[in-house]
Amino acid sequence: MTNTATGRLEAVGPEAGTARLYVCGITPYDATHLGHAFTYVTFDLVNRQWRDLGRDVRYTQNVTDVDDPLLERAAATGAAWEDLAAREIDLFRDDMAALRVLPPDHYLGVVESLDRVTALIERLAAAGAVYQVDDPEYPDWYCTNRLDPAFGALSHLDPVTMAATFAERGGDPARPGKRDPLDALVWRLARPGEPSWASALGRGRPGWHVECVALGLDTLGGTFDLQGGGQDLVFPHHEMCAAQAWTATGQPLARCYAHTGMVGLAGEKMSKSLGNLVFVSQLRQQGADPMAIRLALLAHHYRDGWDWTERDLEDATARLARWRAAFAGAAPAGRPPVSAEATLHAVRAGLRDDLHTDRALAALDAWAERPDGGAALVAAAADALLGLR
Ligand code: 5CA
Ligand code: ZN
Repeated sequence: MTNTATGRLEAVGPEAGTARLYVCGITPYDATHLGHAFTYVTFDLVNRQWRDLGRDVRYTQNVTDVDDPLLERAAATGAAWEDLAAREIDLFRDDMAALRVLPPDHYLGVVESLDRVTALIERLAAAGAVYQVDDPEYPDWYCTNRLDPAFGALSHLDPVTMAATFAERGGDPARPGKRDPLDALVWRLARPGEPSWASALGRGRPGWHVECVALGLDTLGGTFDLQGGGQDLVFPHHEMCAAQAWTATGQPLARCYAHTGMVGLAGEKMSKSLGNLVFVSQLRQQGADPMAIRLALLAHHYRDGWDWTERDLEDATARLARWRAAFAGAAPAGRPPVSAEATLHAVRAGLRDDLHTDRALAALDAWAERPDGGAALVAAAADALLGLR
């Protein structure tokens, strides 16, 4: 895949044995939209390719089940934050199952992993990276990025852009009492009306980045072969995860970082905070075939940003119908058939070259137009490699 850190196409995963995948999971305060689905379907293709290559895949995904946006949405709607999170997590899992995204081996919330998180903060403290902000009322705990000489090497942003982006994406560069504007919150002390848990740092709750580092390292046992997420996570989230992991362990967090383009609607990034969302569950309720939704997502290259339109689903539905007709032996033959073996080869080759789903789908189109007798093989390839049934 294309490694965000180097900008180069790199082979991901080991030559043999265990491949470790960490993909940042949802913050469960709203239903799964097509942007989320695009991201999880993308990394599902990686999981499937590694399995196709005989790797033993270990896959962890977190759920940010306590964080400001979730608490704000719960407060705004009068729901208990735990109930809101539980409901949205269930819906997410349902949507992912419908889209045939293989479930991760470890699917963990932060609330159930607090010991892991505080243990990591202790390691950061032992490295001299953690301090309390100079605030008499709430002396929250922060972590410096300065102990990682490679800080910035993932996003390649200049300090001014970093501060602006940090402020846009949940950070607090302007908070008085911090040693450096980019220092990241690791433990927020209890505020009235907010959930909090006892810890050696005082009653509180974890900051965002440290959760993914703690969960990932603990469940995967060390450097990930790939850390994935949407483009919006490059900075600050993945940059700070990388810095904290290096500071705590002296090892890189991941060998490769890959990021999906942002899916938008009418020119705006689909986002829960903007409210311009098309939900997977909504499309399913309206009768869309989940396989057509998946195929619509696969029609876009993972690194491209794109806008969802109804046309995406219409085209995918029609394409799926053509393929299914060919599998059922109903497609007209006549001209020399395309071989199933060659089709399988082309699907694999397309995916192996930076997940070129367009080439994989074109190979299936070609076969469906002039199918040979190998429908079973082609159907198995679509199923195993692309998750399409
Ligand atoms: N809980 C954190 C990660 S630890 C989080 O970003 N949650 S999220 O619910 O906001 O996003 C979940 C995943 O979907 C992230 O990988 C994010 O980058 C991705 N994502 C969010 N919006 C879009 C979008 N419009 N297009 C593509 N991917 C998106
Ligand atoms: Zn994350």
